Amino acid sequence: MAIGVALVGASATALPAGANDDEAKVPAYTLPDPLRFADGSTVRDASAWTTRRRAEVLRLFEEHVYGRSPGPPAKMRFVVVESDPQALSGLATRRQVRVLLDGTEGGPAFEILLYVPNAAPRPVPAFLGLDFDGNHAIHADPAIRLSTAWIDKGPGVVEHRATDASRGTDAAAWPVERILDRGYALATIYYGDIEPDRPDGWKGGVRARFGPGASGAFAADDWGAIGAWAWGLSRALDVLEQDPDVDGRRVAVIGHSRLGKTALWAGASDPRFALVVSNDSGEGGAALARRKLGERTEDITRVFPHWFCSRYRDYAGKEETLPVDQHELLALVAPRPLYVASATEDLWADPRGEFLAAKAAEPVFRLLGAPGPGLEQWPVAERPVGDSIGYHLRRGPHALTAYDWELFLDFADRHLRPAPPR
Ligand code: GTR
Repeated sequence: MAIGVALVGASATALPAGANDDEAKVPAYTLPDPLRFADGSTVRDASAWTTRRRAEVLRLFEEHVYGRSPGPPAKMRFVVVESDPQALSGLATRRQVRVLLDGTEGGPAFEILLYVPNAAPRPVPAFLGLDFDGNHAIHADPAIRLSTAWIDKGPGVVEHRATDASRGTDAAAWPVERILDRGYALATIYYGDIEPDRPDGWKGGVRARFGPGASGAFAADDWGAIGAWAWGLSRALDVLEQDPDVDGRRVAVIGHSRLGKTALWAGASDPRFALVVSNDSGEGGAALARRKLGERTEDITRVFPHWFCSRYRDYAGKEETLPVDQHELLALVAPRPLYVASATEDLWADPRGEFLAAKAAEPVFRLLGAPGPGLEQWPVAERPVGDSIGYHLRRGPHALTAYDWELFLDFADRHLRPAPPR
């Protein structure tokens, strides 16, 4: 997976100089209580959370972390640009859908690649996730349209454009046949279609066309790139809701790393997502900022200044002053099922901090009656735990692997099938 900016590939053995990878150096910290209103009073029941506290927490994340995103665009429409009912040797129906965000052919647009399993009874549940290198990189299927968008770098990418040599280069992260065999549709979009991932990327993305900062004068709480990518996921869900083969009420949103942060923000801000999966999402994703282990707000806002709202920079080096921590982002998913996955060598993402955030989100899930046993201690590697909140720690580096997918599919089987009653 091409992830091409500085500080990339940091691992247990090679964290950038000065980064803490030592549990003993984690400072004492107190997490904000998700079940306490801003005025100090206690959230006593599910209705107090659902009608008032949830909105309060969501607003804090908008104002301090990801920024505010606009609603759906008025004139959006979509066109099926390619389809084949016998794709992948008859295993799936493939559709490639161009989403015209302002309704015009020349306007901002992104392309959804959708595979629907032919053997499964329709409408099927689906996984929806952004991809790093273009839809054509997730599988060698020669009919996948080659992206013409800007791509930072990666196998087969020449002068920031994909070539045929880029086809299938991310296939290890996308076990397409396995997902289809298990009865799920898969939909993906190249994240750079929504906004190119670089500090000036907004000029070529949806933030230049929609929302309050369209002139480039972003307020401290206007959306950043993660907000834009998450908004794109919601627009893709708008489209999937209209697809007769997909059950729009059973769409899981999934993402790895920066796109795991994005999946969490999409799932937190758009309650239509039925299940949320974060893989190795780390700082600004599932990991607790206050632990100050691995990547810090200072690192992320310096190297990726465009990802968050600009106010987030105020917390660089001062994570303890954030009015929220990331367990509250996870709590926004409740009572919908949430899966957090970590990897043993991914210290840059603070795997233990990802687990502890999931654990600290549990009181909200419990208050809302989410079923099943909770999380106990940080489990040893490769022993998946939890019910409403699933968690596993994979052995190995920062990556999305077939092993991770297998556990996400097991989790989805428990929560998305059979179809919830209408
Ligand atoms: C790193 C970044 C992480 C993570 C990762 C990725 O460079 O520091 O927060 O998002 O990129 O997206 O692979």
